[in-house]
Amino acid sequence: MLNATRAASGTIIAEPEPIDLDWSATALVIIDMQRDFMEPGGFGETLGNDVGQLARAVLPIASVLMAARDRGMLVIHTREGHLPDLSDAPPAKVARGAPSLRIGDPGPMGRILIRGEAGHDIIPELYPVEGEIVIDKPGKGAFHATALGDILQKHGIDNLLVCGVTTEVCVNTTVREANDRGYRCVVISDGCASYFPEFHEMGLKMIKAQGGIFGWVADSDAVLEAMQAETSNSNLAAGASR
Ligand code: TIU
Repeated sequence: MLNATRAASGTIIAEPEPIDLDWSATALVIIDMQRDFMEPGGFGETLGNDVGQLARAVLPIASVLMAARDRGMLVIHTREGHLPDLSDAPPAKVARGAPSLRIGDPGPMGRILIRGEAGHDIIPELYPVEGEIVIDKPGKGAFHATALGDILQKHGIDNLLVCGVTTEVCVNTTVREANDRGYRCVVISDGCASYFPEFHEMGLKMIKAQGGIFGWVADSDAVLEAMQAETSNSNLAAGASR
C-alpha cells in the first residue's frame, strides 16, 4: 500500500539506509528484459536455465516504468546481443561451455542473441515507447562499448534506478561500473531476477552490504511510494507559488 507519510519528501526507504534523490537527475535503467533471457528457446534456455524463474520481475518493473513515464523520467532499456557477423562477440564468449545452441546459431526465435532477431528484442510487456533510449550492448555491463556514459552525462543524470535480469550478472556488472563512475544506484529488488534464486538474494546482499558498497536496494513499492510523495510535494509547491 502506498503511504505518503513514510516517504514524505520523496526519500526512498532503501537498504542499507534511506536515500534522498534529486528526481530530476534520476533515470530508470531496465537491463536486458529480452525474449532471449525470458522465454523458452532463447539464449538463457540454451545455457540450461529455467527461464520461468525470471517472470516474477516483469510486473514490478512494469509498475515503476509506468510511474516513470507518467513523470517524464529518462527511461533507458538495454539489450545484450551481437552483430550478425559476430564481429563484436569475443570468441571466448561464443565458444565457452556446452550450450544446446551457441550465440549466432539459428533457434526458434531467430539466431541466438543476435541484434535484429525476434529473440533479441524486449518482451512486449515492457516494450519501449517513443522517446525512450535503447542501448545495445555486447557485454554484461551496460557501459562497455556503448554510449550509455555519454547519454547519462548529456541528460545530467546523477542517480539510477536499476532493474532487470539477471541480478548477479548484467545488473550487478552494470551497477558496479555505474558506482565507479559516481552514480548513486538504487536497485529494485523485486524488479530483478536470476535463474538461481540464491544468486538473486546474494547479488542484492553484495550491493547493500558494507554500508552500501555499490549502492542501495529497495523494493518497487518503496520506489513508487517515494515517486508519488515527491510528485505530491512538487504539486503542492507549484500550487503554493501560484
Ligand atoms: N546468463 C545470465 O545469467 N545472464 C546473462 O547472460 N546476461 C544477463 O544477465 N543479461
